[in-house]
Amino acid sequence: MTTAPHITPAASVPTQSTYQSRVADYWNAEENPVNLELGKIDDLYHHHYGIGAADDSVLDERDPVRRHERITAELHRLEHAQAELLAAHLGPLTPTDRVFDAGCGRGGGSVVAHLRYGCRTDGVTISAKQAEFANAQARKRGIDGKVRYHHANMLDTGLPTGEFAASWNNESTMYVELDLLFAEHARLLRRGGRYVVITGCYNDTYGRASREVSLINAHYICDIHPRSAYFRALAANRLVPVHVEDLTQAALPYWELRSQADELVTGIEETFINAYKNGSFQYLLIAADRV
Ligand code: SAH
Ligand code: GPP
Ligand code: MG
Repeated sequence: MTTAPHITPAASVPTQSTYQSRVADYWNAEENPVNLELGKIDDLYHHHYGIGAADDSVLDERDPVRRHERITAELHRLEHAQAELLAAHLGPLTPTDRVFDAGCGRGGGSVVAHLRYGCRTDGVTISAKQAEFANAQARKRGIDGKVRYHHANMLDTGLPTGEFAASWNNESTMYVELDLLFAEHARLLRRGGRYVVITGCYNDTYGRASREVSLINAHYICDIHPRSAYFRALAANRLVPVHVEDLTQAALPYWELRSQADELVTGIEETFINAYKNGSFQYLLIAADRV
């Protein structure tokens, strides 16, 4: 358990499998410039990808320092747009509402939701380092009274039943069994509460997981689910889809820009581009009501 001393722990991390320990090791050690340099721009640290049209003119910039800055800012703008799209589907919410950010990373998504709605947020990550980092950021912004992060397992959060008006997973469902995850969301959400997920999933019409999907799994130590698994597990856990959006086309410009972002590339860029283009992989948003 590693949370700031003034913060009530959500739960210890007792149910951690060997796999989950390896996932925690990855996130405790992760310091990719593509995440830290983007986050530094406005102290919104995201661990998800971007959506929307990219301004490719940043690539024509002649001055190398300025070029790097402009590419970094453009990638961050696209990642921020993704976070805002997700947040827009959580509402309407009021400042007294509580929301739950499952697999919260360095905390950017909870800050975005709080700034938009004034709501109280609880973020949960399996990485002690990330929870500490995110709590330090909230203190720095002076919003730590309302935005809190916990080192805990999102399948067993210890957070109070029926207290939450909204909850979400932003690119964090591929680390867990969906039935266990959605059971925890259904427990935390009040009736009529809203659940939102943005995720990469493999496309059932392609068949099984493609080579690219398998490479993405190996790169991040995750296990991408098929699209069908989401709808089956949501239905089994009192979560009824109200909106489904295929963001695959909207996700491509980010990856195409990122693949040319010299110092920021991690090596997975071409794999994402190929996976999206060959139809084996989809970037999906689902919003669902807790009934
Ligand atoms: N949602 C964040 C981070 C996504 S990265 C964002 O959009 O920026 C994936 C996150 O899932 C990491 O923070 C990782 O620690 C978290 N995660 C993976 N398995 C988890 C588990 N079982 N419980 C809690 N968090 C988990
Ligand atoms: C994003 O994090 C990646 C994941 C959470 C796992 C896989 C997601 C899929 C949609 C399959 P990141 O921002 O840390 O990744 P990167 O370092 O590549 O930017
Ligand atoms: Mg990233």
